[in-house]
Amino acid sequence: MLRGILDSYRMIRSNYVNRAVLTGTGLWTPRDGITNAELVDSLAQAVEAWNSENADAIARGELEERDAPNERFIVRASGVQHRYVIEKTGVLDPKRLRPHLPLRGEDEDSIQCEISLVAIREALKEAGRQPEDVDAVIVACSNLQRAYPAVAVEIQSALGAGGWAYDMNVACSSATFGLQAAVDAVRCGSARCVVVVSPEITSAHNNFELRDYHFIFGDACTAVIVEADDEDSPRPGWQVLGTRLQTLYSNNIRNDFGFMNRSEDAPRDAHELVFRQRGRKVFKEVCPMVAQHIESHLADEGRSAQDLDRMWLHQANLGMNLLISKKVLGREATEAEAPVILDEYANTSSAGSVIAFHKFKEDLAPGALGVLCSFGAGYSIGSVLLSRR
Ligand code: CO8
Repeated sequence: MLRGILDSYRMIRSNYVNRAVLTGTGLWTPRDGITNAELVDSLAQAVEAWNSENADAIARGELEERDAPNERFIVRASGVQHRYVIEKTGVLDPKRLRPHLPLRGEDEDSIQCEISLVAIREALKEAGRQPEDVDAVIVACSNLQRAYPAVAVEIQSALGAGGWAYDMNVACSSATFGLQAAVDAVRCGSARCVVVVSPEITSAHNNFELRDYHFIFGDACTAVIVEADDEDSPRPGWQVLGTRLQTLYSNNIRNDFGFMNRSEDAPRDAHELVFRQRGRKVFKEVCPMVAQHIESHLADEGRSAQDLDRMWLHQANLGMNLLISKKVLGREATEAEAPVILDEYANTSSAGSVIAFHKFKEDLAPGALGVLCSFGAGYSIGSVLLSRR
């Protein structure tokens, strides 16, 4: 009975609402790569120097001695072996531990605009579209390099696209939240060809000074084209069967950097103005939420885990992905079922699940079912169910 009602609802929805199709993806990967060995060597030097500079305060008990990082711990705890960053010498300089990013003038493309254009052009090529076909640009990422004008509006202009553009941020889940916004726009008719782009320069807001955080992130930019389907000649690509978002407030992943910092009366600890987290708590709390989220999303679309051919999961931690995919499938997933890119890219925040989709989608046959799912600060979880045309 319930199944019958659901089927009728789906039929009515697909007849009267525009269908959304993902028609292309693109990826910008920085030229500079850093191995765990290089990163550990640089932080070990920095920690030694910091402990010796602060020896008196440490002896008085005013400061805590910093611990040295360890390469084996990083691989065992996270699965990360390597990451790409926009600028390597600054990150690896023990006296600096952050990238060198030369200031650009107002008449130059911003960094986020420049890297977005690379990813968008690749995505448009796959979609067989031109920049002028785009009528909406959504920049969806963890950190924006300025308050305004919106980076998305700059990209829209540099690309030569029409329509409208805006920036949005839901941390690691930004891309899936952006995809839902894009899908809603094409379904409702407020746009026909939307770009969702995630320029993640995590190295500019990661904390490379502490061993708990220095290894976690890498830089990348992804782009996805979402189009309204053409009734007469259906667009090739991935039909969106449904999207689902979920948020639940938590302070376990936090960054207090913001425009009010300069007006705050009490001084801030510099480590509060970059990424920080209680990683173990995040791991424990988020894994069951994500598995349940995917299961209920599948069930509400009349599908089950047995129908799934692929899970393009957020790429933060290998252990998390193994646990989530096992909970969903009821058995261990093969590498083909839940592809991993975090070993090479580390956590690229919202770009991670889209990189997995970009690199591991071509081998699937028409009719294949996949779920693109991201999760992170907020907490936030987003999933997009996709069927290959
Ligand atoms: N080398 C050696 N030892 C280390 C290192 C290191 N590099 N790092 C930590 N340790 C030590 C710790 O200090 C601790 O020592 P002690 O026992 O003496 O206190 C010990 O190892 C164990 O530490 P943990 O309990 O933290 O170790 P875990 O096994 O939990 O692993 C992880 C840590 C890998 C961080 C793991 O908890 C994890 O991945 N959790 C999930 C985190 C997650 O998915 N977070 C999502 C964040 S991303 C997001 O939402 C978006 C943010 C926006 C982007 C920001 C860009 C900058």
